[in-house]
Parts: sequence; C-alpha cells; structure tokens
Amino acid sequence: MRQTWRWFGPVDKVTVADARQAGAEGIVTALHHVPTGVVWSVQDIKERQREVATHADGTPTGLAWEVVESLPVSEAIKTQSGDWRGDLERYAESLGNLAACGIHTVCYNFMPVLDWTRTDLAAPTQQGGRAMVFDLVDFAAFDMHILRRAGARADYPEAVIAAAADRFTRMGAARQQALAANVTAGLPGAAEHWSLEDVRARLADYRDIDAARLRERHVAFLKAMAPVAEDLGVRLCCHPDDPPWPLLGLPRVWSTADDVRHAFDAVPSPAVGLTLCTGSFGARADNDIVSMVREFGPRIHFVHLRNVTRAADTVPCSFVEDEHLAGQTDMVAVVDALLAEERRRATEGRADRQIPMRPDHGHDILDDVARGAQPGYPAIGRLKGLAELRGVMAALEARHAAA
Ligand code: CS2
Ligand code: MN
Repeated sequence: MRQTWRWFGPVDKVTVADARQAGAEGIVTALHHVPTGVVWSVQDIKERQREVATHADGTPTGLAWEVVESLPVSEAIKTQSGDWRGDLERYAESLGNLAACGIHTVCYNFMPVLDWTRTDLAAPTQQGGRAMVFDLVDFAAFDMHILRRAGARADYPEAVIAAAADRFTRMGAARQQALAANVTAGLPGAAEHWSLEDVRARLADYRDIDAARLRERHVAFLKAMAPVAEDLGVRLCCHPDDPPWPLLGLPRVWSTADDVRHAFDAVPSPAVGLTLCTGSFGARADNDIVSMVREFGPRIHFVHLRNVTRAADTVPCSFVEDEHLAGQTDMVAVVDALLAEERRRATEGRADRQIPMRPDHGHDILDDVARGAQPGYPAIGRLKGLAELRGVMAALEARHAAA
C-alpha cells in the first residue's frame, strides 16, 4: 500500500517535512479554507500542490498531494433543499479541476451535520500519552442535559440515562463546557464556532429525513457523480460514519457492510468506492472488517488504519482509540486482506493497483503534547503508528514472496 500522511495545510503544526521524516510517500490534504459548496479552482489547487511539493526555501519536499480528504458534500445535497442541484454542478466542477491537476482520489463523507465525534480529546492512556475517547454516558449527558434535545432519552438504554443524569449533576460548569467543546470539536462548522443554538437549528433541518430518505439522497448524489468521475478517471470514496451509528437523532447511512452494499448495488460504477476506515467501522462489534475487505476490495480506493477498544459489544457503546496494533481489530489480518486485494489488482493490470493508506489518528506521545497539533493528528504518535503498520506490511509481503 502507498504510505500517505494527512496534512491540514500551512496552518498544520506538523509540517510536510515532518511527514517526510516519518517516512510518508504521499500527502492527503484538502482546501480546508474553501467553504463547502464553493468550487475548488485550479489556481487554489495548484497553490496547495506547490505548498506540498516545495519547502519555504524553494527546495523540493519529495512529496506530492495524492489524495483529497475531503471534498465536502453540502447539507443542501444531503437534504435536497435550496440550490442542491447547483451544488452538484459545483461538486462536479471541483472534481474536474482536481483531475486537471492530476489528483484522482477523492474522499468525502455523508454524515448529516456532524463529522467525527468524541467526548474526550485527550484522555490519559496507560502508557502515559493521551488518546481520543467516545464515552456513551458523557455523550448522553451532553445530548440530554446540555444540548437538551427533545426526545433524546429514547436513544439510550435506561442504565445509560440514569448514569448520565448522575454524572451531569456532579459535573460542574467547567466540565460541562469542556464536554460541549469536545463533542462539537469535530463538527464541520467547528471553525465557525457553532453555538448550541446553531447545532439545534441544523438538527431541525433533518426532522423529516429518516435513514431511508438519506440513503436515497446519497444514491442520488452518487448517480449524479459516477459518470463525471468515470470520465475524469476520478475515484470517489466515502468515509464511514464515525462513530458508526445515529447520533443526536440524525440518520446515518454509511456505518455497516449492508449500507455499503446497498449503495454499491444501486450505483455499480467502479468510480464509486469506499474509504475503508478500520477505526470508524471497528467501533461496531458487528462489523467484520476482514470480510468487508474481501467483499468490497475492488472498490476500496483509500484506507485509514486505526484501532479501537470497545467497552461493550453493544451498538452504541463507549470506546477508546487504541494503539494501531492493539485494540480489537486484527490489524495484521486486515492488512493481509488488503495486500491480497492489491495482488489481485496486479493480475488484472489495474493502474490503481496500489491502494493509498494512512495511519488514522495517533496518541499524543513524547513532544506531541507541547506541539498542540490538530486532535488525533500528532507528529510522533502517527509516526509510531505508521512505523508499526509499515512493519506489518513488510513482514506480510516478505512472507508472501517466500511462499
Ligand atoms: C477523519 C474524518 O479525523 C478523522 O476521524 O477520519 O474526519 C474524515 O476526514 C472525514 O470524515 C472524511 O470526510
Ligand atoms: Mn478515518
């Protein structure tokens, strides 16, 4: 697999030079400053390509922008409201501009309102570092007592409701504020500092949209984009819901193998694919990731390798982001299945034989805490994750070559 590294652009406290030292072969980035729904111009794309490819002194970094994460899908497209048809045209135009600049792998997600969601961004680990955590009781306390969403109780088991009420009363104002900040940190609108009032207003947009309707909308988006992507040689890949179950009463339609199968059957284009994120899918005990690799392999266009440890096998559940080779996902088995898929592609002579992967998240360890990078995206924690994964890939490839 192609070893890539996510970079958030010039604002990222972890530089492209750092990624190079970590052993990355390519860069994953986006035009994070362009608002959703606005066309990514060739000029802006080229500018970012230049920032990836050259150091400030003009010398080459040795790396290029290889994968887009993400080209965001507007709320208008997800709700089919407002100028959603115009947004589809603008999305297609951005894909065209990316292809014109030589970038052909484009990740997106289809989560209404939210993106990734955690309740703690810096929980202490046993080894002395810090990790991101989703605690169901904390999340329920946020939902029922801080956001005060109508009907929230219906989404939690009785034991969680009682524990959340108890925890909330003992929480104190500072902890309440911190919890709200953590839960909303992954919102796409985080940069715009959405208030709880803004979040409530966004939730209301989905009052009449259940999972079946959202699924239709995702398929409509894919049907519109598939011919465009095919013409351009672009591979779209949908990142799973994180965590993979409905949150705050919002439907989610990219959480399980059934979800993926449904859309892949409805839009049987190889340009319509999957970002296999083991950390996101792995938060559900009923997702068998190795069989997902076997079933969806030809349409896996991008891979995120991360591990989680769940507190229970229920859906939903609490979980912690574990080390890349610890946790409940058998990472060696997943990587083995992905390498087998690459060999299969080679026999077909596919140009996209090599699948781009990146270490998804890492613990804050050693000097990461002082550097204060984007939550989940420290330099050293990810370097460690990538190094471990590289070791797994090298060992499996050597074993296969010897067999
Ligand atoms: C990422 C997601 O940081 C993460 O957890 O995997 O934010 C991912 O970039 C988006 O969901 C993809 O659209
Ligand atoms: Mn991911």
